[in-house]
Amino acid sequence: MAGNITFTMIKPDAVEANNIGPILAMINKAGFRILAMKYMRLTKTQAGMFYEVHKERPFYGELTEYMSSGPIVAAVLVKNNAVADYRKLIGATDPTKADEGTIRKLFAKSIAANAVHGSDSDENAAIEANFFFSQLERF
Ligand code: IDP
Ligand code: MG
Repeated sequence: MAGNITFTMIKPDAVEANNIGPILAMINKAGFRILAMKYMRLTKTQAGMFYEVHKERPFYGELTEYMSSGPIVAAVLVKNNAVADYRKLIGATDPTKADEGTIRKLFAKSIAANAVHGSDSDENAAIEANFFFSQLERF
């Protein structure tokens, strides 16, 4: 059914700070079920492919360098209205502008090292989930 999955990454800053557990707890508490999950490290080339839409932005080099600087957790999450509800749970891109109680407000270090990724549309959620996971890895 359209609209019920989103894709997330727990980014290198949050992994480094031992915040995988607290972030997954917030995700579950907010009503998301984990459909697929893996702990891995992206190469700079893979990070560049994932963030291809941003390749003309001035921060693209910094972003791909950062996203390949350490391990991440990638996951597909299930919930009604998953994309919008997850964007609400994570908060604004810039943690200084994120609402109180959001994942980025609580855990992000900066606008680049902002703790988590969340898909911005149903179409991109499907593309991003397919980039990381086969059908055999979804439960
Ligand atoms: P989003 O993750 O909230 O959807 P996007 O605009 O899609 O934000 O940007 C993708 C990622 O690029 C952000 O999560 C952040 O890590 C990084 N980023 C966005 N804007 C900046 C910036 O101005 N400087 C450095 N990094 C940025
Ligand atoms: Mg985005």
